[in-house]
Amino acid sequence: MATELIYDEVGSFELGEMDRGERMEKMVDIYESADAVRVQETSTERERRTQQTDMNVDQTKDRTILAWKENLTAEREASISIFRNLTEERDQLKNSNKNLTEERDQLKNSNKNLTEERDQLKNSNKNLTEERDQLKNSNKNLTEERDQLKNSNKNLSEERNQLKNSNQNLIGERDQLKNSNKNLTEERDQLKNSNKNLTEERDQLKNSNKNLSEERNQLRNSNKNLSEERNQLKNSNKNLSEERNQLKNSNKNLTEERDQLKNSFQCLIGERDPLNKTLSKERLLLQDIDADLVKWLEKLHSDKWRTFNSSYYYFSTVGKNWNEARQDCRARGADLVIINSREEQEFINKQMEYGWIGLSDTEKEGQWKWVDGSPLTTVFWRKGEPSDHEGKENCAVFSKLDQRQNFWNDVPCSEPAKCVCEFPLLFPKVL
Ligand code: 2F8
Repeated sequence: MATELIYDEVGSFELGEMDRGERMEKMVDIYESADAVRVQETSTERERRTQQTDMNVDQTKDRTILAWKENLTAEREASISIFRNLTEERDQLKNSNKNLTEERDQLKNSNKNLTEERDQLKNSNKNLTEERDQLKNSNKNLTEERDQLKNSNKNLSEERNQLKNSNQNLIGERDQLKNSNKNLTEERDQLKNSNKNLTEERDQLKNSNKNLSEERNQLRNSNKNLSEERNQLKNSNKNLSEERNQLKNSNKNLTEERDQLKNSFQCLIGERDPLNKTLSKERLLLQDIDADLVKWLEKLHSDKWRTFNSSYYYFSTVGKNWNEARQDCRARGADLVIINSREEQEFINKQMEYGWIGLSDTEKEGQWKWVDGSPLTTVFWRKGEPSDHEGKENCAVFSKLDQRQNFWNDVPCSEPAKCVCEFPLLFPKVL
C-alpha cells in the first residue's frame, strides 16, 4: 500500500514546475522511500505483494520513465533554445561591451573636455561676474546720465522750440532783406554804370576842355595868321574866280562826255547779258556732246578704255615707235598721255609696265614738251635722266621698275614700245 502511495506521488507531482536540481532530488527521495518500505514488509506478504507490486512498479516505472523522457526531451530542446539565446545574448553582450568600452572612452574624453570646459566656464563665470558688477556700476552711472540727459533733452526741446520760432522770424526777415538786397544790388549796378559813364564823360570833357583850350590858343594864332592870309586870299580869290569860270566851261564839256560814255556802257551791258546766256547754253550743249562722246567711246572700246579723274585712257598692246604710237592714239580720237600728277602716273603704272608717253624734245634738244605744246612743269624723271644717251634719245617712256627712283626715261624715238593714249574730257563735270 505504501509503495503504491509513493508511486502515486511520483506520478502526481508536476515536473514542469521545478528546476532540474529540485527534480533530481525529488526523484532520489522517492526511490529511497520505496526501498525502505520494501525492507519493512514480511516475507510472505512480501512475496505476494512483491509479485503484485513488481507489476505495478514496472508499469509505474514505465510511465515515469516515459514522462521523464518527454520531460528531458522538452528540457533538452528548452536548454538548446536557452543555449542559443545565451550565445546570441553573449554575442550581443560582447558587442554591447565593445560599444560600452568605446562609449566609456568617449565619455572619458568627453569628461576630460567637459572638465576643461567647466574650468574655463568657471573662469569665464568669474570674469562675467566681475563684468556684471562693472556693468551694474556702469548701468547705475548710465541711468544717472540718462536722467540728466532727459532733463537736458527737455531743456533743449524748449530751447529748440524757441529757436524754431526765432528761426521763422529770421527767415521772414531774411526774405525781406533778400528782396531789399536784390533791389539795392540792381540800384548799385545802375549807379555803378552811371558812375562809370559819368567818369568817362568827365574824362572826355576834361580832354575836350584841354583840347579846346589848346585849339583856342591855336585859333587865336591862326586867326591872326588867317587875317593875313585872308587879305592874300582876297587877291587870290579874284584870280581864282577867273580860273573857276574857265573850269566851269571845261566841266560842262566833261559832263557831256561822261553821259555819252554812260549810254555806251549801258548798251554794252545790254549786249553782254544775252551773249552770256548764249555761252551758258553752248557750254551745256558741249557738255552733252562730251557725254555723248564718252558714251560713244565706252561703246566703241568697251573694256579697252579705263577712266581716271576726268580722262579716258587706252593701253596699247602692240609695240610701235613714238610717232606711230602717237598716230595710233590720234586715230582713236585721243593722243599720247600727258601726265599731270603722281596719282595719274601711279594709275597708269597699275595698268602697264613700260610705254610711250606724250613727251619729247625733238624740236630742240633739252626743251621737253607735251604733245599739246605745253611745257613741262611737274616731272618724274628717273635718277640721271634725261641722259640723251649717245645724242639719240628724244622721246620719253615711263617704267615702273623701281618707283623709288621715279618713272621717266628718254630713249630713241625709233624704239618700239607700247603706249598710253589719253582722251581728256573738254568740260569735266563740276562736282
Ligand atoms: O644707264 C642709263 C641709260 O641706260 C640705257 O642706255 C644704255 C637707256 N637706254 C634705253 O633704255 C634705250 C638710257 O636711256 C639710259 O640713260
